[in-house]
Amino acid sequence: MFHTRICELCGIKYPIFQGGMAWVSDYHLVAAVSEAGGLGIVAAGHLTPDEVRFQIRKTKELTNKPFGVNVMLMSPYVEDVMSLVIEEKVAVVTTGAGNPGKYVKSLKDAGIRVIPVVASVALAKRMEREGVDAIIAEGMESGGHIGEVTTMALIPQVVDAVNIPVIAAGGIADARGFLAALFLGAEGVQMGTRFALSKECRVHPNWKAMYIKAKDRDTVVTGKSTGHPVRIIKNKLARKFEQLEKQGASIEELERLGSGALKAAAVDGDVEWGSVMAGQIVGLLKEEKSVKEIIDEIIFGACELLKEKCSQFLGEGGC
Ligand code: TUI
Repeated sequence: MFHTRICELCGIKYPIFQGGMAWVSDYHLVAAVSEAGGLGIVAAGHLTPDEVRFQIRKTKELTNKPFGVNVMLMSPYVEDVMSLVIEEKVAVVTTGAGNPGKYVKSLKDAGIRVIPVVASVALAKRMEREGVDAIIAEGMESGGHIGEVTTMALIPQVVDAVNIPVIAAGGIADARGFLAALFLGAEGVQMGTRFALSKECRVHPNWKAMYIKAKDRDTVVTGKSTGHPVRIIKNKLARKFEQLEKQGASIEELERLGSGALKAAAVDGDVEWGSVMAGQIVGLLKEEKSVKEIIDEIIFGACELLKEKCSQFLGEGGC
């Protein structure tokens, strides 16, 4: 069911990726997603190479299925993390927050599938020229570091611009979003926010409570003036950030306010002064579910929905 080129490429049953979320998606979540037929992804974030190695080794203890590592290109350890993923022979590397061009060849030579996250058609085309295996096109509905184009507008434009498979990210959390993405031409989806609110995710309980409470308009984009736009749930940190940005605070001052804030929220549970990254779809989420429930509901739900819509719109006679 819903077998696409992404399934072949990554050796997975269902074309569903778990977005690598720094300080949120640890090896428990990664292994659970891969075990359930999707692709779990370790978030290297700002972790040291030793910390990333620990996450990879722990994941390998819990699953024999393929999994990935997301390398955050703004990390000070990016070079060493790239060497490490090659050493550890991980199946898939996704990248975020930049252009991974200079690493593509060595990763590919090591037999690793390279799938960068992009937020524009221009970078998607450039990545295809550089020889990546697929693209994750991420709309601005996503949580965390984002681009400027919505998923609805970005996916069909990227799909038309490249021949490699495209995975849609941003604003997807259930069967409806999954099918919509496939109808836009994507061959898979990546979800972060939905998997953060899963039983297997070890993020702080305050973070999960904040997600359950959040409504459609409760996220905001901070950091537009620093060149690092980041979508988070509105809280004291967001309001302070907004105030400082309006007053024309320096980039250094703003970055200081943001530094360490993600860990403060995700690990220590400070969801007022910490950075609770979440996509706009957070308002849809009502409860914690197991990873298997999330994936099965998407796949079997999409199957039912497809049948229902076909009979509703095409009837007996078809087109
Ligand atoms: O990377 C993400 N989302 C992230 S990374 C992150 S870690 C962080 N922690 C604290 C403060 C700031 C960040 C949190 N969330 N998503 C993938 C993504 N990549 N979204 C957008 C992009 C992107 C943007 C520009 C990819 C490439 C790009 O290209 C720039 C260029 O050189 O053309």
